[in-house]
Amino acid sequence: MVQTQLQTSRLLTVAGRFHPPGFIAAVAPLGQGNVNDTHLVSLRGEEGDRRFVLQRLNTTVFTAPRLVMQNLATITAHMDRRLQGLPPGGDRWELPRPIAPRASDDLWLELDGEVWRALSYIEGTIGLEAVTSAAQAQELGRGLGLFHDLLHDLPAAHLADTLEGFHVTPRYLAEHRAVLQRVDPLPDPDGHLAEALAFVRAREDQVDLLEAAARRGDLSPRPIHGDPKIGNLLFDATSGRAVALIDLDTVKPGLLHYDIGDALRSGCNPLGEEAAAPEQVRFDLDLAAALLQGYLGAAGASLTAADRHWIPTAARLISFELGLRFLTDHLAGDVYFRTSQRGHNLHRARVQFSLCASIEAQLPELTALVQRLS
Ligand code: GN1
Ligand code: MG
Repeated sequence: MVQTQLQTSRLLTVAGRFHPPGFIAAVAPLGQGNVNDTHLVSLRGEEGDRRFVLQRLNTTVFTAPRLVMQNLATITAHMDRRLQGLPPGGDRWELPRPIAPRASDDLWLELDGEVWRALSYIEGTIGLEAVTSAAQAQELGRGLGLFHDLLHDLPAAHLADTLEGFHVTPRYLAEHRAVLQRVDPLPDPDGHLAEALAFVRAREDQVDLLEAAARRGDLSPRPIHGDPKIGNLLFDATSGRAVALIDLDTVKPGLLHYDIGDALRSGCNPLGEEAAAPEQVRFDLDLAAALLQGYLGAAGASLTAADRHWIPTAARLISFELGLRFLTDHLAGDVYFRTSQRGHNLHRARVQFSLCASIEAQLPELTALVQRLS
């Protein structure tokens, strides 16, 4: 993303509302977020070794910034209490901390109709856009497991539901049908769109599996991260160990399986979400073994037998769901996810559907794997 001069000057102005402007050296784009705009602010002078993250919240998606920040404060306080109770010398685990705007009682800034916030930058870390080794997959699993374990004794009802219906797959199917009704047929020169629509139609009866398990009481709401993809995990730059799960906007009550499924779909696809050739995308069972070993090692103690039972379904369903969300956004004219050209969302949908088909083909092996690790 290239910043124009106007954008740079606007970003410097906003950064100056969080930190004395004289000390701000530069603001540069950070990460590959599809929804919010994220930047890294570097400081100069005596503070030259310090940086912070500056984010413009997408308020079409996050309509209640106050509740998003409240959830962040709730889980940070809870995790801090839990971490203080652990024996010293354990693993490094950190959280992005909100930085209040100058002269403000709130943790965010409203400026010209936009909502901005600042967060601490976790130094000495690196991020990845795709997993290429079993060690990385294991760390993604361990990081998510630690996150779940540190929050397992926080009642889900203490968190606000900031994104109603998030990861409720039947809701995305309903939206998909509504958009199909509303829009004119799109050009489909290579047949990719028809293929994607047929992929969805063939799986309509599967979308309710996790929600039905929740309605029966097999699964219960817990605090979730909501978006534990590989890009949201920070690795210690020296040891390669997981040190933080960032991007905490989607923290809310939900099913652990939304998170486990999301980590599996992201962490076991070595070609990544933006793979150039969707038909080559595969779900890598060896990476799944490493990821689940890391996850169950850290969070296994707080899981029920039913929790374990639904893990393979979650991997399949969350990859399907993300593909469905991308496809619906393509049909709707790219109104939700940031895109770089027309057709980008359809391409992303094909990547997820290829992944989903690969999971379906390996479902017996994935099920046996979960049983073996339990
Ligand atoms: C979005 O904006 P980002 O990249 O953190 C999306 C997730 C998707 C993800 C796919 C609030 O996350 O649900 O899994 O894209 N976030 C929201 O990359 O919809
Ligand atoms: Mg996110």
